[in-house]
Amino acid sequence: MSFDTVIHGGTIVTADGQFRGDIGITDGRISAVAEVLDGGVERVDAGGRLVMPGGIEAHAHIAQESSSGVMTADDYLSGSVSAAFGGNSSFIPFAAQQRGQSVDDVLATYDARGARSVIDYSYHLIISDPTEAVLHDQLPRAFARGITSFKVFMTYDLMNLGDGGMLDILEVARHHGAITMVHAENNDMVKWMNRRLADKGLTAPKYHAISRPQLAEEEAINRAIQLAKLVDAPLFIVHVSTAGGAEIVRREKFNGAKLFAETCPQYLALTRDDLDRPGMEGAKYICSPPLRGHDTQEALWHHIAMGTFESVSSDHAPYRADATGKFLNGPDVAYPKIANGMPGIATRLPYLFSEGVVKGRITPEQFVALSSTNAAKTFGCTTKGRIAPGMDADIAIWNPDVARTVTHADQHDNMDYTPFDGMEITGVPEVVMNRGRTIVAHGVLKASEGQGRFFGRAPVDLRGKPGFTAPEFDTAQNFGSVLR
Ligand code: DUC
Ligand code: ZN
Ligand code: ZN
Repeated sequence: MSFDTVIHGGTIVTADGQFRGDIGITDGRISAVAEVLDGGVERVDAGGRLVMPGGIEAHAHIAQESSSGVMTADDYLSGSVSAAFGGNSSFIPFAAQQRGQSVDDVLATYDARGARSVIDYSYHLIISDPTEAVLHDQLPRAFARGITSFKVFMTYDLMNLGDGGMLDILEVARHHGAITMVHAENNDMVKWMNRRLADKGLTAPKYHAISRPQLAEEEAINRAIQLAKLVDAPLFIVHVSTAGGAEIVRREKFNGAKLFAETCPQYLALTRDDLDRPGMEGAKYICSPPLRGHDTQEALWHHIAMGTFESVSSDHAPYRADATGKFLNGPDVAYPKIANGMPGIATRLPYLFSEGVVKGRITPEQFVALSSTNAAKTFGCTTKGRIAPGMDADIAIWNPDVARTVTHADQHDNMDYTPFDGMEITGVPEVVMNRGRTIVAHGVLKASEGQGRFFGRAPVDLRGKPGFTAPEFDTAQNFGSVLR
């Protein structure tokens, strides 16, 4: 067999195990995995390195306007470059529907934006306006081109669909084999807290953390799961930030629900005390759900190690700390008027590797599952997330021993800060490949604008998730009514 590239001498790590071996790559795909492979037009020495599937970043906001109209600082070029430096070979940002906009128009807009990407990309749709035409005409067209996941919101007045709207989306998604992702926070609890804080004049950035109670997330996670169970639809809870929320996810998964979830590095690395930095510095740490306390960090690490979460995702939502982003509404405004989100696409995997693998909280195999393999399974990336013959040669070669301090310059994004600045981390993705082409090597970008490709995705993989039949949908118990 002839190879374009052979990666040799490394330790190959998959979600199931690790072994010394070589990888042969032909025409962008893995064509052989064996103890020793000769040949190859190019030979990449991976001695002393870990050879893993390239990361799949499944939660990022790239070239996306927020519902209040603030554009992210990263577009598909800068966002994908930053992702690549962070060990990712592909990503799935959001394509967000504004109210009144058709899904076809949303996808045409994001297709134009995505064309700049240096890594392969797909989209999750964000649905904010589920009209009859969207539900029954436009969404099926989106599924047909392999957009098999979308996000809905239980919070924000301009995004929140209400329970009935969510049921409609869940039902359509189930019918097509798509998965619904949900931002779960109780809108009224948040609005009530906002009013109470405003009445007392408590508007500094730190009060953002108080305005979005842990109970608001726990209540909404539980409600979202019960809604999904009623129609037996798959559900993915994004950015879980509370121990209570994680406990609910764990219990319902154990009971067989078609349930998936993620948490994010910011909830592991930062706390609400970061919002209490001097002046308006705290604005840099405003994200939703908000940062919590040290006890939450420990609990979330426990849940990562025990398998509650499929993925650790960045929720990269880059708004610069200037008048284009955080301070679009003024330099000194109350926290509800500050853009919501923080960057982290380049730090997600180095942070998870360092604090997870190097510190012994998770195994290298779990790292692979959390960074790539599980996202591929959940979101139907059938040719990605594994090192095996036939798969795309999306590969990251990690040096597990290099220690460094996180700086903004390492992020290679279009931001003006990183919330992880100054953290000491060990382990670096030295070489990153997408479909066999080296995109980053030893700190140098090798990819060019637009070389990433859009990929369509398969339906969600529900093996091992029996689901739930509500008695009211069971013809033996509902007087024979056929309701689906
Ligand atoms: N939800 C996200 O997923 N990201 C940024 C802000 C938000 O509300
Ligand atoms: Zn969200
Ligand atoms: Zn997000």
